[in-house]
Amino acid sequence: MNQNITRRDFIKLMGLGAGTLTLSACGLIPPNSRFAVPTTAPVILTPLASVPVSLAVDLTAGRATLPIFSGAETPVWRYQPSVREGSAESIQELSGSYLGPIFRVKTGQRIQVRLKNDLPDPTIIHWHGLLIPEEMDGHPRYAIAPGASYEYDFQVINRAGMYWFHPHPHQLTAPQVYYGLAGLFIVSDDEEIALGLPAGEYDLPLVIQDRTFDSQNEMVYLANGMMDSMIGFLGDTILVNGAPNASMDVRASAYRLRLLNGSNSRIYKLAWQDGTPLTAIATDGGLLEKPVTRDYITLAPGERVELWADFSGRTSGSEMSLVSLPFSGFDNGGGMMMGGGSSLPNGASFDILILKIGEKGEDVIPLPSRLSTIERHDVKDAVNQNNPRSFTLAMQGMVHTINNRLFEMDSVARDEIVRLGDLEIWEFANLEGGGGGMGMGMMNMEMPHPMHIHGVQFQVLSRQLTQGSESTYQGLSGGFVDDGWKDTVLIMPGEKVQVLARFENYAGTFLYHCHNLEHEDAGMMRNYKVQG
Ligand SMILES: [Cu+2]
Repeated sequence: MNQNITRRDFIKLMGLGAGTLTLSACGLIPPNSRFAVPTTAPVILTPLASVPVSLAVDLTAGRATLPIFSGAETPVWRYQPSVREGSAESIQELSGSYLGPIFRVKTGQRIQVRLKNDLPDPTIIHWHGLLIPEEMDGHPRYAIAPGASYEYDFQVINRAGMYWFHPHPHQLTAPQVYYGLAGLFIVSDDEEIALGLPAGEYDLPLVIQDRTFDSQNEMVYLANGMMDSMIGFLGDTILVNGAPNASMDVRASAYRLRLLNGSNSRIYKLAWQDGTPLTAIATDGGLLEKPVTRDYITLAPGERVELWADFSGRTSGSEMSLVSLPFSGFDNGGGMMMGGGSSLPNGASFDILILKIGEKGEDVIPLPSRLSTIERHDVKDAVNQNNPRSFTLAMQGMVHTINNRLFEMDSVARDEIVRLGDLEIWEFANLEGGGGGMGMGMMNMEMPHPMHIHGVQFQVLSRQLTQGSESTYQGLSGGFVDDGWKDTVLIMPGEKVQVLARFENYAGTFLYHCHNLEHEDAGMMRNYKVQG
């Protein structure tokens, strides 16, 4: 049976402070004065009592309505789980949120999921970051019609980390994620467990998203038409775990904060409002070798970062605010800053989450100086070290392309075939910025692209700003955490980024694409083939 959180519990669980939206950091007037459903407590990851050998779950994608604000309920799309086999704690449902459920599994475990499509459109699930065979990976060619089902059956071979899942149907990924379909997939392993990191109520998953709501509390998508599609959708309301105006009660103890940028296109420049440096302990593919500190951390769509946050020195009654700092907006060439018609453009500053510190909790373990062992790929082992496989990201007409191509359902170009087992350098060169791109007519777009490769976890080898605005670059580049395993990496305007990936797990056809979901839906995605 599911670990159901009752509606009443949920209201306590989801962090929502009553009152006006907290956009004080940027001085913006809230888009409306409606009240968020008030709650103050965090989502608690129930410790896993036992880990079953296998887990079998029915997951129904369907429509629902939820109370996000006072007044009218908000229509959403969501996954409804039902456990057929396995322990209840393995599937944690957030019954008051459109997000979820949260999968809690261990490396080596077999996972069976029957996806049932109760939506009016085709859908399919992509398990973001997981190393699984092609038929399990959610390629749009496997999308199922309304009323149909899809059987997933795979083994988790990833190391401990916070992965996630979301729809991936052809040209419909962005709206389906936007209306609510997404959940976390948290993997644990023995190496991680041995560390004794903060767990249970001290282990907080935080999914950051932006949405726009109309006066009927309904989500509004692509109100700015073509501009939203070219730039990416930017909502004017920030939500954490599906709740606007988020605040949570915490104890004066050490916490593990697991952050996912689940937004369609917004980039966050995460920081503590009081200037306390952020301590990162994990990225997309799990724990770093050792903690790293940053004044701020840049988190692009699809990326995850885990923070160590020690509130043990804080006084009861004080608050810590997680904010997004201002950064230079991206010039889209028409004199308009990137953001299209959004009242909260990329680069605006705002509060994300207020943590209200309470009494002292559990004794704090010191932050481990060593977290894990990461085997670094050696560039000398790359089969193409003298001739990296290069991908040029550029505007062609009104669309963003990869090597001048758009997505084609079944085609793989000759330069998109890799051999099973090979270590390769993949180089993404973003020509959108600084006059190097084709632009759209007279316009010269500065556009960041978070590139995601299915089927692998990779390591960032190098970054180089080759053209474009140094100051725009400097506004975010200090917040990259490239020290560990990644599956999504932000390529800034004018930047060239090289990553090292070994295609060692499964032969088959996989995807690589921009995780700005409007770009992806518009075709900024390609197949690549791992030849066995
Ligand atoms: Cu993009």
